[in-house]
Amino acid sequence: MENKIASLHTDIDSVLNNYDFDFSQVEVTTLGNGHINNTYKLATPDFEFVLQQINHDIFPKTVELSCNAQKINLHLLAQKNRGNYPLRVPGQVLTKAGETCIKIGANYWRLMEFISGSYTLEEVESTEQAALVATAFAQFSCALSDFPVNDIAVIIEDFHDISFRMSQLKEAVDNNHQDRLADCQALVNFCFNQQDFINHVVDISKKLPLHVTHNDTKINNLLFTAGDKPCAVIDLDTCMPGLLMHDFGDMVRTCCSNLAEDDTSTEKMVLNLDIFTALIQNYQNTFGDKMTALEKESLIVGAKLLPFIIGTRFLTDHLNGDNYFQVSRENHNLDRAISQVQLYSLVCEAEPELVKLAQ
Ligand code: GN1
Ligand code: MG
Repeated sequence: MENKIASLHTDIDSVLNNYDFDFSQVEVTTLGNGHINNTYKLATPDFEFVLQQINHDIFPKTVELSCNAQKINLHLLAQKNRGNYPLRVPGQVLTKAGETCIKIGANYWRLMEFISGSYTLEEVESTEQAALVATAFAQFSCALSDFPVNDIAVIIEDFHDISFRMSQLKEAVDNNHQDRLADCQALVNFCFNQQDFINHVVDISKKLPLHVTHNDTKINNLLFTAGDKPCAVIDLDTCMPGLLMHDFGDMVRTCCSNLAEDDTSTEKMVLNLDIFTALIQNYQNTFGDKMTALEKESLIVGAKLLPFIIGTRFLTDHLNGDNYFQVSRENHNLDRAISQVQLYSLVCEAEPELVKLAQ
């Protein structure tokens, strides 16, 4: 463990040598709850930064990833200067050579601005807060609505493609490398029995316009400042061409359940319909006529899809031996899968009510 920490500090020192700041007195602490990249806060007597080690196995297009973020940040800043974007835009800090990221050994790193006094939240505590969350993510997408979608690189192919995710689950089940199938066969069967829903998703997806979407709009990818007011959208790693229903669905996934993503007391899970109402109404209102009628209708599909698709991804990773999402206990991915599939079931049950609340 000590060796690991020492080598991490050596790596961080090598990374920081590439930036034009005085890091002689830097304090490094871990930041956030991401499942993939490692993120640190750096504090010197004069500056605060975020340093991120990008997981190159999962993000092989690392340079494209940080170039995408750079293009998006510049566009958001231009929109902000025109009075069209009220949130802050935490920038990526360029290396001395003018690059958006730096490779040290086998790893890629990038340095970003830290918004002083900002913090993340893991759960929504009130409908007012949910309204602010939906408004912030909608402002982000609206400000990018005139961004040419094809100027953004596809960072992970088929990221929210349900057919692709089901084929990955099928492969994991067929291989059963870790011999874990018997313990989750019922859950696997449940997922494969959702074919009608999957067909509907495939069908509607073909008819929806592409936007630059965030693709990971969970609550903890917003920064808040005093009074729990959102001040910035963060974690632009998965910004790619996508559908608005994906972004809306991930907000529902992380705001409307009373339980955390990996909570094992699933029998106690309930959907908070007041929070759902605040999310959908503020998301739609912020878009106004920038959202089509079919896109509005698709938001409920997204609310079912995101818990389902992320549930199947956790289940696939459990069967494959936890190679993708970081885990911190035995069956962590299975617990996450059970919870997300339960959430999917609750959203399906509540659908007639949700449709009314969206009006
Ligand atoms: C991963 O690492 P993090 O927490 O930002 C995942 C998302 C999932 C999320 C589940 C690239 O995001 O798709 O929704 O975990 N990111 C990637 O909490 O797969
Ligand atoms: Mg992310």
